[in-house]
Amino acid sequence: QSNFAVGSKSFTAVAINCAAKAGEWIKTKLGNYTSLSLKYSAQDLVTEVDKGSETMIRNLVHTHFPNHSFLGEEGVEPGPEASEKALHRVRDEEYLWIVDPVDGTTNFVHGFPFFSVSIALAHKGEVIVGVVYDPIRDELFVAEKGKGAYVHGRRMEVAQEKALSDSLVATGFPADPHYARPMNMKGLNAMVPKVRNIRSGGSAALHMAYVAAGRLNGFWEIGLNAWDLAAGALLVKESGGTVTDTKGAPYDLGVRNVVATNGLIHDEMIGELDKAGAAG
Ligand code: 2AM
Ligand code: CA
Ligand code: CA
Ligand code: CA
Repeated sequence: QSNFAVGSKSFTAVAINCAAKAGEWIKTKLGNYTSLSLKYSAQDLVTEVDKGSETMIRNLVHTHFPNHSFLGEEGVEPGPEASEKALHRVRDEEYLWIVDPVDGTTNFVHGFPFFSVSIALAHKGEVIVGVVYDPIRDELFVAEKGKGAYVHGRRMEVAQEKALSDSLVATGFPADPHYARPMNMKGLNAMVPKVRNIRSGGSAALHMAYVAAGRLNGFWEIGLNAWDLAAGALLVKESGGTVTDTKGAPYDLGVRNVVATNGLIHDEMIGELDKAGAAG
């Protein structure tokens, strides 16, 4: 599958351009967004910056690839099953852009400098390009299927620790207060005694990028959506890591409960979550 459309920029170049443009704009809005509203619950936030970033990315994608389909978080009705419904609608599309315009909106709103733009391109359901951009640190994580993953133009490799006891791992707490959060609490209880330490930065996409970069040994989270994970999953795989659901099935766009690791601690991590009844 060629990564080039005739007479046009490469898919990857467009994804990078979108992420960079949106990310730079988001950064200028830090601390001065004007409209904050609740989506599904008091934990589920959206600002005009989420919507503006998504519009900017969608317009730029469609300028280059008018026939491609587009799935963005803010284009979907809020609620726990949003991603599944949306994916069902676009399952037959040949090229599908899957975009989280601001991953880490809660951080953005509170001025906690850890959020990202996540852009993936799937071809017939398989992710072929993944870009995660952190505008605060100006870090651009890029993966192309079969060609590796890069940060600052340098090839990324996952970390080499072989045991949970030597591992720094991350998790997160999505908005759904009734199911995902209690389930993740169980996982946290199980994991804290087993690992070197735990982090919870608040951007699933950036956590996945950090697993790819070897800064984290693993990451798990219950109740995510395709736009949180699609780009990060390719980053991890192309850096030599492993991405599955919490039961060990290989990553696909429908996965909502994710385990992403350096591969070496993968089975141990899944085993602990399973033992604790925390696999979702
Ligand atoms: P967001 O900032 O794009 O909403 C934090 O644990 C992670 O959960 C973030 O990546 C956050 O993405 C995501 N998240 C927040 N609310 C969510 C929801 N209602 N459903 C799924 N994921 C959510
Ligand atoms: Ca959100
Ligand atoms: Ca998100
Ligand atoms: Ca988002």
